[in-house]
Amino acid sequence: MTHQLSSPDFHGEEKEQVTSIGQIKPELYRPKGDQGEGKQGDTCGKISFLLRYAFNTEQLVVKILKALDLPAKDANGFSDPYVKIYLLPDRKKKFQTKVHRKTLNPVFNETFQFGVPLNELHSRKLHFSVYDFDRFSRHDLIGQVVVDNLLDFSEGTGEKPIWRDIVEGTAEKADLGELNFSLCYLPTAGRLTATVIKATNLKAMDLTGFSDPYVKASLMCDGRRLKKRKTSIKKNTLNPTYNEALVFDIPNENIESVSIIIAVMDYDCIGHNEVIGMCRVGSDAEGPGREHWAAMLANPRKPIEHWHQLVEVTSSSCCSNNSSSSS
Ligand SMILES: [Ca+2]
Ligand SMILES: [Ca+2]
Repeated sequence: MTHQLSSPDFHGEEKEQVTSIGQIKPELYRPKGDQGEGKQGDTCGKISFLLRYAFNTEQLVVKILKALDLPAKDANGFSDPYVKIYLLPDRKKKFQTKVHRKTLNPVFNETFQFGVPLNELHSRKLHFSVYDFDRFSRHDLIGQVVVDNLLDFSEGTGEKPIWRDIVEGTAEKADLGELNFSLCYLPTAGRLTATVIKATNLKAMDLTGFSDPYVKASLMCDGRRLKKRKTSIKKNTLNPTYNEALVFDIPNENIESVSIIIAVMDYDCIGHNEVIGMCRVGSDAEGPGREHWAAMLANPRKPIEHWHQLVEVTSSSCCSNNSSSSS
């Protein structure tokens, strides 16, 4: 007996509808030559921002002003740009602007603050990633800007716009986010508790630049979904905290033949809720999903906590091809 996890339920309900529009070559829509401050070979447009350092509060204050001449990533000849902002080397904490629909010259005017002591400023770098928002497929990276020598800017009043060319970036990996949860199994009671702790850096599914995430856990056996449990919905966030327990009754004799698919979903009041990303734990899961499950079984009655990188919903991530037969 194999454990093919290809439940028609799961797929029918939640499969991402990946469209191929939006993959049109951007150079077809490149706006006419640069004016003014742009350099030759500048193919990704440019961005302007204000930068100052508030000495009293030790905050680096960044105001993203606008971008010009962005390349078109969508078939309609436009993009839906937004900007993610990191203060490297810290990639855990990030900000992002709202999404601006159908434009190559978005005006952002959004201010963000990073707490950073003055004596660390020289070793930090501001990192902007400009993305094209897409509801039904991976967001396209338009390009990136890295700003160093932040100490120099700390002297200024922060009133003069700084312009930088956006350089084509190497595509980052899917960047769907990470999920932290613990698993605890009580063999005698036959009860498995998955405690969803928190998620970080989730993909933005809404034009606000945020998502409305909740976590759905599905107990799977032989490709069929037996039970599902959900957390509450956290509105307008990419870094939700839940601390909610999802409990499944799984008799000890069945524990080896089940797995749990854990999907982070975006709630929408209009239209369908969409999968942001998922992971799977079980004896026949891959990599971290298998290790987490094994650690849970090896430590009965003890919650075992683990971070999981979220992956896209694909048939290969839902189905295990070579599951060893346990019966
Ligand atoms: Ca788009
Ligand atoms: Ca939403």
